[in-house]
Amino acid sequence: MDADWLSFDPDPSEPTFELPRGSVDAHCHVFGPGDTFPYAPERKYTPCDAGKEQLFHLRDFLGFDKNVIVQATCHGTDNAAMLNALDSSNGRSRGVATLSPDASVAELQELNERGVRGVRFNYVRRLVDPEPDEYYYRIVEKIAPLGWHVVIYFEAADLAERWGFFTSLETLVIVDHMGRPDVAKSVDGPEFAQFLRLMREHENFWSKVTCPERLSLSGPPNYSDTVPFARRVVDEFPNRVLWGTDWPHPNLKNFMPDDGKLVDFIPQIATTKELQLKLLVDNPTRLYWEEN
Ligand code: 0GY
Repeated sequence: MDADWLSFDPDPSEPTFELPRGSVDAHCHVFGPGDTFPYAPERKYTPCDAGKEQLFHLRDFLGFDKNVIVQATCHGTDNAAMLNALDSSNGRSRGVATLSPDASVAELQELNERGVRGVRFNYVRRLVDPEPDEYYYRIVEKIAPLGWHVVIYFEAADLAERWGFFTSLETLVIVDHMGRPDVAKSVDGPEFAQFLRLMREHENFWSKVTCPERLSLSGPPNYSDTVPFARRVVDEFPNRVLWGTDWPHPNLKNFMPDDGKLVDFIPQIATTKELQLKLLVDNPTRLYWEEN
């Protein structure tokens, strides 16, 4: 792994917030293990191994019923590690894949049968080199007939440039980590207003209200500077939000969060039982486990 890589916390605390029955961790990853599922040659980071057994153990320890495993960029378009985890989950995991536009219909059908329900387009330059829009349109054409959604990951500063492409998509579109707002700026300022406008004007857009540990400048355990942003999104779009741990927390440089404390953070952003049920159970179950 990279010399400055921080490994996940092997011994998180038990959450004091009791997750509602049927809760879904809707954003997590598996890494390798590299000797079974080699990392992609074009990767921009080499992580510690973090396999399915460890992920499933954490799921059970924290009190989640199910999870959604998002293909990490260190595995490129080789979805084997993620698919192997889905195969071992007894139907309790769904997947979001990374695809090449050359993927065949038969391959996509197989992914669908194994539990994949979406494709991820990553625009964060430290993780991947973004492709021209045409590349992504070719993928969308192939996945739309399966009823899959598109997950997009981008930095807030890049939203204006990508607006036309994003809003041209007719599938459901799920934005990772609220479009990575700069939380040093005001929640009422123009940058976050643009993201809220995206959600308001386009009912096919959902948001993950994830990654306080990634966005926060004030840091753990309260991540207080991220709370107004996530709370705003949950309050305004309660039927279009998802939450996840982001385990094993790729590319954090200063500290590794305690996953139990991340779960304890949830009631700060979903402040009523009703909002918690939507965020943790109803929305992800509808999206990933109901046949479309
Ligand atoms: C995340 C964040 C990151 C990495 C990846 O696929 C990935 O490599 O998603 C990141 O470094 O910001 O969403 O978990």
